[in-house]
Amino acid sequence: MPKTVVAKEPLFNFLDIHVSEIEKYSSALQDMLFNRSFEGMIIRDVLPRDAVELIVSRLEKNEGGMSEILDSKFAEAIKGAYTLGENIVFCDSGLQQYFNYAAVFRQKCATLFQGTLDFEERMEFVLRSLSGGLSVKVPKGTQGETYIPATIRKLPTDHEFPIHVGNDFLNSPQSEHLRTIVDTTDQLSFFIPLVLPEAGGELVIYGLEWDGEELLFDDTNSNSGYGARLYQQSHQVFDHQYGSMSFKPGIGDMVLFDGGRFYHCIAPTVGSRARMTIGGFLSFSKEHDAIYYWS
Ligand SMILES: O=C(O)CCC(=O)C(=O)O
Ligand SMILES: [Fe+2]
Repeated sequence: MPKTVVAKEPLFNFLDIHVSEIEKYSSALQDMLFNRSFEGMIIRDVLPRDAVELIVSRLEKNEGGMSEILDSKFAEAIKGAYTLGENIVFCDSGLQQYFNYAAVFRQKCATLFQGTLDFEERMEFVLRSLSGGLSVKVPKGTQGETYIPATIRKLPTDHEFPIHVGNDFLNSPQSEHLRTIVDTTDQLSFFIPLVLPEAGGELVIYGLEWDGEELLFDDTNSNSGYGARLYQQSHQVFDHQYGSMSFKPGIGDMVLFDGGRFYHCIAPTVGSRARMTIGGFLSFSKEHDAIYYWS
């Protein structure tokens, strides 16, 4: 039996497994997205420690020139955080720069991981294992452009990802083409910590589902620039009203969770070390014969 993170009446069921046991969870993606038998999982050691150390040192030295595709629109939206590669949630609806950055990212990401393991191959292995052997793809645009498989996200000291929800994206102009190829019932979020701050930076998930209509806080108080609420402002109220659970995956562990349906945030980081993750989203294809992942 899988261990659950909190044994006593947890708000959410999260599996906590090691990557070496992944073959035992061959319907995990179906179970989270459609059967809703659990809400998330932590898969330990998806990226080995020494691989992460090498990748982080390369990023710090800007070896391979990832900074060429640093996206500051995201930085503005969430006050100081930034991504390498454009996150589709924040790009313009024409997707032109998004596709340009995506192609560069895939190349540079291969270089970044060189000598360790290939990031995309690792993603394919994990998602194929968790879906009973389906093929795993990064979507392609109508002209054959590539989507981005993941973005690298950096949260400096005292920064957060405000409270937000994922499925809202599936109604936005940027997702027009994705909507034609993925099952829009739900998307999962995934991320892997590469650097953790001294404290803070936990994933906090609230017991509140998006109702599929108005975003809860599309108002002038939202204060974060993209229809979300800042942690300091709203955590207590949300926790009190809906309950919450926090998760702190280690370096190299992958978190996969139902961030499509459930409001969630990354709590403010504390200490001098910036939090860094690599992550994105995933859904089934419309025909349920493949898994698509992107950021
Ligand atoms: O920590 C991250 O990379 C993003 C967390 C998040 O909001 C998500 O994965 O949906
Ligand atoms: Fe999210």
